[in-house]
Amino acid sequence: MSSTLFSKIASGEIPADILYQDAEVVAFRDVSPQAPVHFLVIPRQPIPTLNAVQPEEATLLGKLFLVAAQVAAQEGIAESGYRTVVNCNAAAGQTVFHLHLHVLGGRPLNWPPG
Ligand code: DGP
Repeated sequence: MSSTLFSKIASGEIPADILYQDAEVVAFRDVSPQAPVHFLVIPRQPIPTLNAVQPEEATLLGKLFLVAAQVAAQEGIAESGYRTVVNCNAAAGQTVFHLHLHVLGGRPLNWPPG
């Protein structure tokens, strides 16, 4: 299994502000927050991009969203609202090639995004 920056966060090798973790999924605060609340939800398994997700990983993908909603509630932004984003590849600005769901909230978010 390849070791990505986010695998190292998931294993504890690189420190992060962990908000949730279990055997499959980890959520932690983004080091460069774009909103008052900005955290990432990742699978421990280092899937590089959304393009690489396999049909048998559909449950894992769904779990990323369930954890996103749970941590959003924990962070107090469930009722006011929040945005989930998956950047896929260069044109979307993906910089870390380990699948991650951004969750942003705590301020009004413009649409369409840049
Ligand atoms: P993306 O552009 O979608 O690949 O977003 C990657 C995000 O990862 C970006 O918002 C910053 C965040 N990030 C990068 N390196 C680290 C790190 O070492 N720790 C934490 N907590 N977040 C990181």
